[in-house]
Amino acid sequence: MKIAIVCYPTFGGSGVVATELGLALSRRGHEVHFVTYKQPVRLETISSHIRFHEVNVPEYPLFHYQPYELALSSKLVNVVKNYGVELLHVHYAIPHAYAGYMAKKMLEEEGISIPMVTTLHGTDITLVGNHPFYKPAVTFSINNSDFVTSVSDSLKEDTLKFFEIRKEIEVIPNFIDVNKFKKQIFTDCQRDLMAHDDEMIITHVSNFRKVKRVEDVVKIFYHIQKNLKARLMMVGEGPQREVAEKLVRELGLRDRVLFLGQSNEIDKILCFSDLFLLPSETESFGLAALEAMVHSVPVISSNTGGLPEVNEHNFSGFLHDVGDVKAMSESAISILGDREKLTKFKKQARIAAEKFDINNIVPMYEELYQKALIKA
Ligand code: GMT
Repeated sequence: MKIAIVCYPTFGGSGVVATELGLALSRRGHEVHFVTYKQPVRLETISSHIRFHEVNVPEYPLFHYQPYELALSSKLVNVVKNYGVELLHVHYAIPHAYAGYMAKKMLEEEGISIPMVTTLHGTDITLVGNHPFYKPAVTFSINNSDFVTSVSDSLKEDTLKFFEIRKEIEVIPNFIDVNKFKKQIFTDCQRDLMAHDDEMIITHVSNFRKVKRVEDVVKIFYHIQKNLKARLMMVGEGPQREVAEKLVRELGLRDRVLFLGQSNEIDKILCFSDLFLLPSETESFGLAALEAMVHSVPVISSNTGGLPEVNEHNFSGFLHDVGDVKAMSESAISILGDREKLTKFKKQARIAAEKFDINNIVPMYEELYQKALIKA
């Protein structure tokens, strides 16, 4: 099959999922064309089955805002015609579903019928898409996609609650390549570079937006380190980083907290981590939690959105109400303070992650593509 994937190329979860999906599809023999404004961070292009098409939006003095959707839909039209692409799969509704629909209509004028699958990822529904400025366009483009998927049951429910949707939404969860992270591949985590033997390593990875509640991460860590020797790794970049840094200074934690910035070495960091913190305000799935779990790192998270579908309470970690720093700290200390319990939770985290193995999930997309092609 020849598939065009439209996504954000940045470190965000939807871009990572789209890239990993495209790579997996290419390994299964499909030809995958990535269409976006920059090469996706995790994309390896040295493959005869992968192509990358950059969307350029030339500057013009009249444009206060660059017309990205226009350039993207034109690029899609050209890619479909030049390479015989059979299906569009757009990740994140804004503005990709809208641009994809325009491309589809332009191609129709030329007698080319191409199905479009839209995958909803989270903030395109819960935070951004729901804003009155975008809502009519988002509703329209979801309803006019040929097939719609969401990454969790919770996101499906939110979509049906916030928008007037006439389309079936199929839940296809995020996934992870379980075999890639077998323990023997990561035999030497170089843990000693980051902490002493008697110190626990606690990690948070995000894009440091408000929704991630990074101040709660610091506060939870504050309680943990009062009870046991520990270090906190803060991984990622974003607008709340300075807020977190200030709190670290005010709480006198500077020597115990490392801000590692945006990293290409997440797997190495997770390899030496003992506990992962994800106290988000909302999280449609929580790919970051799944990535931790596959490395046998238990997760303390909020009990919100799709997180309960990923992190199993009292098995792979613990879930508490958003903002309940006290309960999250107590659960963290209960795991970290008991070696036997920690070992048990580490094993269980890995078991919970295995359900989301790439080999179980990618065929669900392939099946959907087959249905879409028959319909077209
Ligand atoms: O919030 C992020 O970290 C980025 C955002 C995105 O769309 O790039 O992530 C959303 O999609 C991920 C992949 O499907 C999900 O795992 C995240 O839970 C979701 N983020 C939120 O819902 C806040």
